Amino acid sequence: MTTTPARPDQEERLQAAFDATIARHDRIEPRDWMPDPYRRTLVRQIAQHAHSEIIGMQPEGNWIGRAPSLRRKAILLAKVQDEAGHGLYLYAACETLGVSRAELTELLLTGRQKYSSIFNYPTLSYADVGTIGWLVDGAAICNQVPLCRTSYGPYGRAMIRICKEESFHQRQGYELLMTMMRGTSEQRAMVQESVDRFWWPALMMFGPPDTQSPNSERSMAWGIKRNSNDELRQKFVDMTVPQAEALGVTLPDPGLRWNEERGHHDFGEPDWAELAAVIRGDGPCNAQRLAHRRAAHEDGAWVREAATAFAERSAQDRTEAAAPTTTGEGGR
Ligand code: BYC
Repeated sequence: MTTTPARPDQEERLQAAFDATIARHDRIEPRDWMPDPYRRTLVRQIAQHAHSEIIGMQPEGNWIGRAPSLRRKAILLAKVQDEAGHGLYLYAACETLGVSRAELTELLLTGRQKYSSIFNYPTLSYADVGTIGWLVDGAAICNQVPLCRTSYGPYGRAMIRICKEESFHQRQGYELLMTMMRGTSEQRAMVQESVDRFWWPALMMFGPPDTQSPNSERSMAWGIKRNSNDELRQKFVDMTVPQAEALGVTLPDPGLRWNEERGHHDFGEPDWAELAAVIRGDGPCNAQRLAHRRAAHEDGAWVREAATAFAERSAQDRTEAAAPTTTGEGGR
């Protein structure tokens, strides 16, 4: 967004008002002045989040046509549709910062903006639908509940609604896994195999360790992020261990154990080189996910053109209806 530059004395006043709002834990709203780096960080994070929701439809969407029952299909359809909705709320929140959805889409499709690493892993069995709900949406909840209190108003309000829906997603995943664990030994093995594949990538969703997270400190000072990557990762592990026990699955980490002194679970180190590779574009499904998204975008061109033509025509009709008539009779 191009804003009229403030004079230096004005800028100081505006910066002081911004700092005071952040210090009070109040919200910054779109009409408020904000420093450019704050705006850029928000665009980066919210866009990446929106793209994740949209790309995140693909791994599960893969199973809609092969759901094992009508009930499972209806649940999965509803969930994948919710993800599209989350993407839209987030693109709309990002648009309040002066970038258009078309620009953001272009940045995603040309690889200049990122999306979550987790969606670059394949979904190889129906158990993965349950595991994504339980672990991936579980991690998303841990990460996103604090974002309901983020300092930028439109982002925080979008997150409130998203978190309510994520909670349903997490429960449906856990319920699916619980059903499979009560089934045959083959079904139990499918669940364990799926958890083995998704555990470490789920821990990586929280980002690099705090010592290697270039954005965390500033984002936390601005109240964009309320917790560090490592704090949220720890919270997720502590929340998930008892759930795994209730489910009867083993989490694939020999270093996982309760630490009485810390009051938290100790756990092993994720493979940070793997996270870096996936973020760089070298994960198992990066190329496939982007190719699919590009094709869907091109296939949808006629819908965008039709919607634009309809909006223009409606605006023209409204202008004509509002214009005074030349006969002086008024009205139509
Ligand atoms: N994947 O300084 P850092 C969902 C990047 S949607 C890819 O710690 P920051 C769901 C990071 O962007 C899940 N990239 O960054 C949807 C940065 O790169 P740049 C998405 C990652 O921003 C459908 C660099 O690494 N959730 O759950 O302070 C179905 C250094 O990192 C990742 C959100 O987007 C990663 N995992 O913290 C089911 C939540 N981690 O941009 C489920 C909102 C780091 O400087 N986002 N990077 O080049 C956040 O909370 C934060 O952006 C992050 C990263 C914690 C992810």
